[in-house]
Amino acid sequence: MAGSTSPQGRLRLSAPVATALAQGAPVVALETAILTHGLPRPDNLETALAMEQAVRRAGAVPATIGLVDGSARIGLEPAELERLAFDERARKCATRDLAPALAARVPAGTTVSATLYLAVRAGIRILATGGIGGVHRGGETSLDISADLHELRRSPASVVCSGIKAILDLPRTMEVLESLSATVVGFRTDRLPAFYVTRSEIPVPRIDDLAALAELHRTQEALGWPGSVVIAQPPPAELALDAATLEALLDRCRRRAARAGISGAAETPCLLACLAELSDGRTVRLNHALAVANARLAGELAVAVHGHRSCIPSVMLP
Ligand code: PSU
Ligand code: MN
Repeated sequence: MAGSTSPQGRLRLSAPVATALAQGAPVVALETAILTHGLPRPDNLETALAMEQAVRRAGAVPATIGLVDGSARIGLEPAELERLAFDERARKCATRDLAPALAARVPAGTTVSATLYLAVRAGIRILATGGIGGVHRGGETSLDISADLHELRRSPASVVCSGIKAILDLPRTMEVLESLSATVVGFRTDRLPAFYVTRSEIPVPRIDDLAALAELHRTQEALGWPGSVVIAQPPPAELALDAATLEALLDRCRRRAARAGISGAAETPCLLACLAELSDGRTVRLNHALAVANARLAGELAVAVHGHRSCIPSVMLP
C-alpha cells in the first residue's frame, strides 16, 4: 500500500505508518537528531535501526522522523535513514528550523521538539528518545533553554526518555517543566534519571507498571491536555556512569568547548562527542543501550494503550 502525502507534500507518511495509523494500530515516533548529531557514525545508524527493531519487537510500528528531499518523513525508509545517517550536510532541526530546512530542501535530523511537533500532527502520541533537552548550565544568564521544553507544553504525547541530559542544569530544567505544566514521572524510580547517570537527587512521582503508565496516557488524552507527559526511565545500570566520574569528564569537555567558542545548538553535540572520546566509547554504548530500552518501553506503552482501546473482546483475538 502506498504511503500518504499531505496536499503540500511537506508531510509524508511511509506506507507501514500510514496503514498502521489508518487501522488504529500502535505507532511510536523516533527522533533523528540523535542520528545526525548525537552519536558518531556508524554507531548512529546501528542505534536508529536497533530502536526501530525494539519498537517492532514490542508489537508496535516505528515511525522514525526526519527531513529528506524537502519533506518531513513520518517513517523514513531504510535507504533514507542510511543516507541521513551519513550525510555531512544534515542539519540539526528544532521546531523553528522546520520551515527553513524544508523550504531549502536540506536534509535534517529532527530534535525532540521538531519530532514531537510532526508526530502529533501525523496522529502519533508516543515518542522515544535518549534524553530530552533542557536548561543549559549557565542558562539563567545565557537563556539557552532547549525548544524541547516548550514543545512538551504544546504537543500532547507521552515522551519516553532517560530523563534530562546530565550535561544540563537539572534543577532549573525541572522548574521550567513545572512552569510549563509538563508532567514528569519516573518509571520504576523515585529520582529523576540523568541520562548517563541512573539517578539524580531530584524526586519524581514513581510509576511501577505499564498498565499505570497507559492509564496516565489515556487520562491526559481524556482531559484534552495540550502538553506531554515525560516518562523517565533509568539507563541500564551496568553501563551507567556515577555522577562524580561524569562531572570530571564534563569539566574537561566544557573547557574544551569554551576554548573552541562553541555555544548554542552546537553545544549538546560537542559535549556528547567529547564525552564519547574521553570515556573511550563507553558513553556511546550507554547511549545506544538506553535509547533502545526507551524505544522498547515506548513500544510496550503503545501496545498497552492500544489494547485497551480495542472493542474486540480479547477472546476473539488470534
Ligand atoms: N538524546 C540522545 N542524544 C541526542 C538527543 C537526545 O540520546 O543527541 C538530542 C535530542 O534530539 C534533543 C536534543 O532534542 O539532543 C537537544 O538539543 P538542544 O539541547 O540543542 O535543544
Ligand atoms: Mn539551545
